Amino acid sequence: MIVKRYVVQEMPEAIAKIRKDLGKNAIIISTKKIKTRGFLGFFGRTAFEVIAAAEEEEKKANDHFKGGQAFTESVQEEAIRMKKPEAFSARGGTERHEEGQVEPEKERLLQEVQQLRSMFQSFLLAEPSGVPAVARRMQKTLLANGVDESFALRLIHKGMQHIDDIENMSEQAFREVVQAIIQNEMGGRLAPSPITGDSRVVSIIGPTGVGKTTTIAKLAAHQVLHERKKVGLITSDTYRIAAVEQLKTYADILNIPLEIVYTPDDCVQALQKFSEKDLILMDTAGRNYTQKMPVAELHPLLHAIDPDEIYLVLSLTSKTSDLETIIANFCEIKIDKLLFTKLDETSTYGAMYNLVQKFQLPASYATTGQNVPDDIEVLTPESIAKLIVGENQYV
Ligand SMILES: Nc1nc2c(ncn2[C@@H]2O[C@H](COP(=O)(O)OP(=O)(O)O)[C@@H](O)[C@H]2O)c(=O)[nH]1
Ligand SMILES: [Mg+2]
Repeated sequence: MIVKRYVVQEMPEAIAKIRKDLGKNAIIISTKKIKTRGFLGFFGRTAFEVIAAAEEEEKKANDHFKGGQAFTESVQEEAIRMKKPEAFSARGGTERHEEGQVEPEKERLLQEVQQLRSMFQSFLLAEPSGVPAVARRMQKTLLANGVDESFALRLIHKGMQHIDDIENMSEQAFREVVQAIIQNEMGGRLAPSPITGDSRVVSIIGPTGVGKTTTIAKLAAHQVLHERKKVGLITSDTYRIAAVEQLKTYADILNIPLEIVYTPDDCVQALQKFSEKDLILMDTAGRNYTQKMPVAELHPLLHAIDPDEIYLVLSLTSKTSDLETIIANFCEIKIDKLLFTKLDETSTYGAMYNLVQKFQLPASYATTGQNVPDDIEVLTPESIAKLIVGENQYV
């Protein structure tokens, strides 16, 4: 990390010098108005003191914007990879370390990320005069929408780097730039996807009351009515009598069978009964998955069902920190996709972006109300990006 101090008469002069010395990815840490002393203390003038910093790597890659950006991103990504449970990193990854035993190299990277983060913060928050108003407003929107501070800063930073003339850019135009960046990040490997044609057995898991059963009813209705599939339902939610009745009601309306399972053996038998079905949706009991124990209790049943896909249902009305704890607790279970519910009951959607990025798990559907079967939609990179930048709302 190189840190330099500049004293200049005008800010543009500083920017030009910083770019030349430290490269395009240099960061302004602070700007301060100072008085310079003139001849014998007279004729003092107002000037600016600018402190800027850059990674050494970036300096070497001076003027190679892409190289510099890739470096910053690789550090970020490394940090994210470190935070997420190993089971998610590469299904069956072998790298294991005892809790709290972080490798020195990783520790160094983590520290650097934290440094960069606080530098961005001072850049964007403490010295607003150095940041174009459109970028500041976008940052506020992202934070108000629940996007993690570090992710918001990264998005703004990326957005500003994609633009030559940000001073003359409209708020709407900058929002579209950030939207496009999010859309891109939420695409590819992380692109949301619905139940695919080759998935035959799908298990739905998640905390209490998030809308698992209602969502299964919506999904089943769609598959029966639109996809013309032969659907069977299984539920292991025998915890509450009402839960079985709730799903049975939907099964009756759709005229599809429901099997209730208590043990792994029941699961095997249910699957045999449904051998003719195109799609089997399995409901499970909601438990307090902020604790590890209830997660472990799911194991035997899921093992017996051996689903093609597991969807973890999360309500956007929950606190992001709790959602993170829940996903982390599921590290022993191979979750395939996240499914977000109750978008109609919140005006902050940032958690969708945070969780997909942090845990590198794609989203799938979003549910937007209690009506069965209508209040559900398949998410897309575009629909998520629009929600995140405040272009779209459900409430
Ligand atoms: N507002 C809103 N309510 C929902 C949504 N999905 C489910 N619910 C309601 O949340 C409550 C719990 O749903 P349920 O399917 O029983 O949750 P489960 O315990 O996870 O199976 C019910 O009152 C549902 O009508 C949604 O997308 N929006
Ligand atoms: Mg239920």
